[in-house]
Parts: sequence; structure tokens; C-alpha cells
Amino acid sequence: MQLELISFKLCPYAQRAAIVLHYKQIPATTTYIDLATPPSWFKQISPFGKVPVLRVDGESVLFESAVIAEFLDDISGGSLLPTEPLRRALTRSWSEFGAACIGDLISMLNAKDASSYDSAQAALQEKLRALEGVFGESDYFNGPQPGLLDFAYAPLFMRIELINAGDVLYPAQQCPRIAGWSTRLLALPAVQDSVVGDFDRLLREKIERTGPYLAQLLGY
Ligand SMILES: N[C@@H](CCC(=O)N[C@@H](CS)C(=O)NCC(=O)O)C(=O)O
Repeated sequence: MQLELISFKLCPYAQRAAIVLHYKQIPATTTYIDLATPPSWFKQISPFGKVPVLRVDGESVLFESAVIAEFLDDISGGSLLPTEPLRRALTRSWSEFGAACIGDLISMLNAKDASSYDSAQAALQEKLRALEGVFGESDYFNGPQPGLLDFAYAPLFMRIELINAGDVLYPAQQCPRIAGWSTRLLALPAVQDSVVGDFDRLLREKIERTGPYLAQLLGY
């Protein structure tokens, strides 16, 4: 099976799929596009005009990062989802919640002023505190090994750490589970290898371009 991930270097949703590819060592090629000037072939194959999409055998095109991640899990050995139906469904529910967290983070990155930054940060803070309440005693959401749910949050934590917002969003005193989870996830080679080498610089440049409030906070 030939797999081609169509991605954008800064996209947190595409990164979810990239982490699964790396973690499960699934052979695939990655094609990066510039979302500001998407090529015409991309518009033809991506139903929502969004990345990621996964082209399979040059024909079928899968879209939506959660679906792509599950497909990649299905076609490779072992499963990154629990088998018990309720736990499986809960995992999918909280994975959707992770997508909403990423939405709040994007609002923080793009905030034009203090009030929009603060309200996005407060929304994300509230979500992460809710997550702290459902996170068990294990290292990862469903046990001692990472799975799809964990990989859905890793792109969020990577960006939060790069903008030094971890102490506000999940202070170790109030959110010890999330704080530890973030540290463990970001140490995984599959997570580190899921972004391009100049990711930090690209993110900084994007913040300078589109997030004047955060750029000022970070002293850029
Ligand atoms: N729900 C989608 C969200 C994907 C998404 O929003 N991708 C952004 C880039 S990070 C995009 O392609 N935006 C282009 C656009 O909206 O025109 C998923 O999980 O795959």
C-alpha cells in the first residue's frame, strides 16, 4: 500500500497523523504544501480544502486527522486504541476534545490583543483542568503505553511549551497529571520526529506575522 500524507509544516492536525506514522514506523511519503497558496491539485483532492489528507495508492483520499490516524493504526500491527467498547468511545470523545483545545491554542497564537488572547487562554485552561479531572493514574490516557488519544494532544503540548504557556495552562501544583503527561509525550522520539527540523523557527515566524500580541509577550 502506497501512502502519501499531504501536510503543512505547522499544522497540528497533520502532526497527529505524522506521529502515528513515526510511532508505528509505517512507510509513507510526506508532501508539504503552502496553505497560503495551495496547489490546484490539492484543491481537487481535499474535500474541505484542509490538511491533512492521506492519499492511498494514488487513488483514495482520506481526510480528517482522527480518521487518518485510526486508519494508519488499523493497517499496522498492534492497536493504539483500547478494545473495550466504552473505553474506545471515551477515547474518541476526549480525542475530539483535544481538537477543540487546539482550536483555543490557535486563537491564542493569532490573538491581536490582550482581551482575545486572555479569553482564548482561559477557555483552554478550563478544558485542560477538565482533562486533569478525567486523567487516571497511568502515564498515558489509557495505560502505561501511549495511544491515539495521547498522540492527539502531543501537537498541542509541543506548541504550548514553545510559547512558554505551560506554567499558566497546567501549573504542576494544580494539574500535575497533565504537566507530567506533557513532559512524557514530548520526550517520545515519534513526537520529536513528527515535525520538520526548523519547526521552532517557522512557528516563531508565523507568530511574528499573525500573532502580534503573543509576539510582544514573547519579546520577538
Ligand atoms: N478537523 C480537521 C482540521 C484540519 C485543519 O483545520 N487544517 C488546517 C491547517 S492546521 C487547514 O488546512 N486550514 C486550511 C483552511 O481552512 O483553508 C482535521 O482534524 O483534520
